Amino acid sequence: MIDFSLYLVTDRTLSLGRSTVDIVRAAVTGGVTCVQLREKECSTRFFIEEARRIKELLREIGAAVPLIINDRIDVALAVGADGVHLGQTDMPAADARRLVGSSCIIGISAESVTDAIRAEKEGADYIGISPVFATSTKNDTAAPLGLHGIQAIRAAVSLPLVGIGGITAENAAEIIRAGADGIAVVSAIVGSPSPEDAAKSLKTKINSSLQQDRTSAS
Ligand code: TZP
Ligand code: MG
Repeated sequence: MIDFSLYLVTDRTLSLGRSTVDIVRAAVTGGVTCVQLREKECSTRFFIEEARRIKELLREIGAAVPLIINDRIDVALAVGADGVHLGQTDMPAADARRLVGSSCIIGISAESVTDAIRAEKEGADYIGISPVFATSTKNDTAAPLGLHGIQAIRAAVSLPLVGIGGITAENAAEIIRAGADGIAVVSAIVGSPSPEDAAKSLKTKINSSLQQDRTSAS
């Protein structure tokens, strides 16, 4: 089973001049369990090279952390990434599945309950609830779904759910309490002076919230 509890989404524009490899190394050391390489403005060549660098880093560290490629199925296939993450205007999950095969992770961003149900039917492996809160990191998001949106999607599908958008150490626990299996962040880790410490403090919040969930379920 894949651990989606602390999911890092990269962004070179927020990294304060540090390389994506350095950010990912620090974040994984701090406890990130899943990495999505998100490149919005670069050549295909650069995207592939960057993906290979991250893949090699994760191999070197020996971390069982999957590498997921944002948007680009061709890049994911070229580098043998663990998965792809697709939005509502990207390739539908069912078409993506035919291209990538059964062992590749497919994540779909859902902006509504309807999107989540469709993603599950089409064979996605997890759902990104997007966005949970308002964020300035992405400027073309749908309206924030809030904690009620997480609860509604939790009630409608059984896939793993990862909340994204405006998540910090202050609100991470409520995302889990609302029914998500994990949180995905960009700025809270990439924009932090210490991505390692930022990941650690998010991880502490998530783990204690997951622990409480398990205790109250037993
Ligand atoms: N998809 C939905 S919101 C978002 C993405 C990539 C950006 C989230 O960034 P942050 O800084 O964690 O709010
Ligand atoms: Mg996309």
